[in-house]
Amino acid sequence: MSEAVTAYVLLGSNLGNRAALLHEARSYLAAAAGDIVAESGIYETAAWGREDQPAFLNQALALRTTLAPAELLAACLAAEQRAGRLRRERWGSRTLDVDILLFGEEIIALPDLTVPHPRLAERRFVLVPLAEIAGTLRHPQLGDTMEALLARCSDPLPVRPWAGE
Ligand code: GSY
Repeated sequence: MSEAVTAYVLLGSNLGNRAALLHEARSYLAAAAGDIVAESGIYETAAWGREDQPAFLNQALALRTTLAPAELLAACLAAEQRAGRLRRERWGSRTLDVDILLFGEEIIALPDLTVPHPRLAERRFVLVPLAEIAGTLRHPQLGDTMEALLARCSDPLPVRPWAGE
């Protein structure tokens, strides 16, 4: 077993009962991956990449985990599969997406996992929830805090606190 690390993940859903899918993902990750030590509010966010699709709900979690990065990735993929996600169509609608954003201060380049998430600094739907729970955390490659990255982010797509259905 490895030493405990704080990893940050982003949950996203824009198909089905989005809030219930996020809830199930939190429960699964708490059982399979580690303690959830912080969670952001839930945000309703315009779809990035292909804008002709329903809005997402997004939420960031901090997980205290002893899993290795590849094991955490496997737990994230299992959470997606439990939510009925079969294909990973680029930019398409999905019942559940679980992305690893940060894994402690580690820089990871595996064939199927790049951490820090390569597009983290370009997307308000990532930075708004992440800055809520880790505003002063520094990006291990860019050196800026999440708050500073958010202040500089030019993504125009709306990100709003979710008020419920
Ligand atoms: O990259 C995660 C899946 N995804 C999202 C998302 O989670 N939120 C928003 N707003 N747009 C997205 N486009 C994709 S793909």
